[in-house]
Amino acid sequence: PRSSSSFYERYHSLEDIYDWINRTIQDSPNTANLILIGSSYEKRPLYALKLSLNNRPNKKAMWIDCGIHAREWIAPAFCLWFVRHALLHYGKNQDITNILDNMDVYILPVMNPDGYLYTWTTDRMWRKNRSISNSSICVGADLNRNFDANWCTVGASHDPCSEIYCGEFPESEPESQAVADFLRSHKDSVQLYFSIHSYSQMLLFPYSCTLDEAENHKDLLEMAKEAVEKIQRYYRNNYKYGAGARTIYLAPGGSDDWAYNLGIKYSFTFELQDRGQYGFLLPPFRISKACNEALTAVKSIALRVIEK
Ligand code: ING
Ligand code: ZN
Repeated sequence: PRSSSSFYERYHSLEDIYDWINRTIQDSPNTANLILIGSSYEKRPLYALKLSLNNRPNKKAMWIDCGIHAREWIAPAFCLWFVRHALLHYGKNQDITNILDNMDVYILPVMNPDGYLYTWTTDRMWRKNRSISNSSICVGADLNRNFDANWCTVGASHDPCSEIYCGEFPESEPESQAVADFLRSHKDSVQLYFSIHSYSQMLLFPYSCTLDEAENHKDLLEMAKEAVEKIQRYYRNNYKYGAGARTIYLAPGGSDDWAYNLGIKYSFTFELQDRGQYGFLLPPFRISKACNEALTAVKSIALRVIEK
């Protein structure tokens, strides 16, 4: 049954995730609201959940998107895990209570539903979305190269057959445009942005699109360091942290850099487990620890942002 914890320790089909979203908002009508932020290239709905535990005025907000890349199955699993934790432990766990008392949380469990479905039916290692190009037989753009942050410079490709194809123009893809539109219209409240990926165990922040340092680099570094130290202390697992371009690779057009430039000064990309043993094929028995590690870090950073 959905209420048992084992549901969250398995991977779920797109259809099951849509059912879970429906069920969740029905079961928690006062705290979880459904927001349709747009639709995918193949016209599937892009549903976000808004967790709002009270009606305090001028509340801050946090955004979390999962599953921008289709094959990174642990990412949608984390979004579900986070929602379950919030709804189950609000009023019991001090940290999540403090966070939800001071912040609304927007969660997009599957940013790339067409790609996610494709990894279940046809090609488990698919990364991009499923948009059709008018210049090539190759399908899909890399949504994390499609944002307007040094778009399609070194670290992305104009070739539709590339895994890091940047798309025809910034926000050419309906999935990235929907997220960008939502954040543009909520930028006064959203102060913290997370994009959840796998794998490699890294907590990254701007910039990835240039080797330049972000204006609040020290602040971001400090928050990431504390979060990673908590993972080490509670779960005995190591994560690297730092500016994306210097920690993983130069990658223009990413969502976290774009959100940062929009004015969301606390912006992170989280690469969850593992470090390559299973890679994208992280087995279900690892979901619990992987998600708890990320949860610890997300809560640590959110609490810091609330203090600001
Ligand atoms: N990693 C990210 C990628 O899109 C990244 C790394 C982070 C790029 C932030 C841009 C901005 O390549 C994975 N695993 O997808
Ligand atoms: Zn990714």
